[in-house]
Amino acid sequence: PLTLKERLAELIPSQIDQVVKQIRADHGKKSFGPVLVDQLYGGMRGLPALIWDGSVLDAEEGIRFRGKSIPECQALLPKAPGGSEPLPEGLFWLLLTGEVPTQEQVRALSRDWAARAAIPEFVEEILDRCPPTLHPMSQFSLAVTALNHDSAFARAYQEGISKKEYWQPTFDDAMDLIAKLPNIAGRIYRNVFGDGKVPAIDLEKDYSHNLAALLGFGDNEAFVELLRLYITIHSDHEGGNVSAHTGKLVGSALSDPFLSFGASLNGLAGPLHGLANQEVLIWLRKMQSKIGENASDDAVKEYVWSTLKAGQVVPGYGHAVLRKTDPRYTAQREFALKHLPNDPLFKLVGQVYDIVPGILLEAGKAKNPWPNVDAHSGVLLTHYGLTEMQFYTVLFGVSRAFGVAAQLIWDRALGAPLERPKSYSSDAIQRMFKDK
Ligand code: FCX
Repeated sequence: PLTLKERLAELIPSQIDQVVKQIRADHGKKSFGPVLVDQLYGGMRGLPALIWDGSVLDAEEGIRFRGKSIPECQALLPKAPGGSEPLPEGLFWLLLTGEVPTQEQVRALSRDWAARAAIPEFVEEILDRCPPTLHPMSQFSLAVTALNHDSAFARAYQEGISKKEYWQPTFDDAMDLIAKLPNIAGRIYRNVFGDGKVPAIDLEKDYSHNLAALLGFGDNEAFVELLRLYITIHSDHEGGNVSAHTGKLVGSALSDPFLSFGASLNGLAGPLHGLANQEVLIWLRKMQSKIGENASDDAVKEYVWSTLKAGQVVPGYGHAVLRKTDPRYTAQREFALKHLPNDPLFKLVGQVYDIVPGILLEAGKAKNPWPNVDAHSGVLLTHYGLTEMQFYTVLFGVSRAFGVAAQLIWDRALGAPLERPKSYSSDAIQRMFKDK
């Protein structure tokens, strides 16, 4: 069977000639509709501005990866022997090619990633020197950025590689990037929360198993299954979110995949984006310490209102695009119903789900009162003993590499140009519309 790189090499010419060139020839001068001044001030919501092939987000239905919903991916993508969650290896193949790989192709990817997993000694040293008080996301971003030292793309560019070939070293870097993340994440976790000793990668095991083992949870098959689901659903959420767009933007300057994804991580580390992963559990724990476990609905309602009245957001609720319950939330809820139905914190998450949307609607500001992916992830991780909340967003980051890397490869294959939208001053806008 073909390797992923061989299959991509087959797909790229037809995507360029029959899809992109054709679309531009047929529709290149057609308008998507007006741009409103409000969109310039309003974080560009709804502004059509980017091409992103791996996934598309529908406001009502949520994410689809190459046209496939999360339940469809769970049904169709290859699983580990005895497992029931999709292997992220298969998801990466799907994101890149639009095709569901065979079991054999997925095994080959697991082996390839395990073989590329080692990180340079100087990157280990950078991590070992970080004070444990430096947030795990800052450590993560430092280490990923430093991997640029061995970038195949950066080297090839210096050697004068032709534009047509850009995608090839980008592919190699993307594979290295994904492969090395478990060793980086594992080292950060062990340095900050453990004894600093990181076990070796097992060349015969899948990616999620190795990541779990590096974190110290390799013997817990349910946790490994959780990671397979977790990485799959956190991998990609179309192109406009902060981490995805940042990676694409930085990549458009022909910064290599390590520099590009390092930038993504810095965006993911913000509380309105991936840091909500940790914020939700901190908020739930604070609630428990204030109103006790098994609190009444009224006590929970009062706590939610007190959060809003203090001028804070309810973490894990709302979304810039979604207008319904996030299917990534639902997938995690189903996992919890199957594996940990009686966990007290899961019950609180369910209680919060019954209460928060009504309150956000009554408060009348949030356009989407429903939970997003982050409302549910922490309770699952904590159930299996991964209780260190400051680490959660690192796992989001490991996952997000899959989506960003896939698009970086396609961007270089399609010759995506430097991004450079036009900005305006308020003064210019006032002058522009003076007499209109
Ligand atoms: N709690 C309280 N207020 C909220 C809210 C929430 N969960 N969600 C939105 N609002 C408020 C906004 O703060 C804004 O207030 P303002 O008018 O005073 O500035 C108003 O409602 C309108 O915002 P809205 O258009 O609905 O939302 P945005 O597109 O601006 O922002 C996020 C979307 C996700 C940033 C927002 O809903 C939020 O802050 N949620 C909580 C943090 C969170 O869970 N982030 C993770 C999102 C995601 F899934 C991820 O990236 O991981």
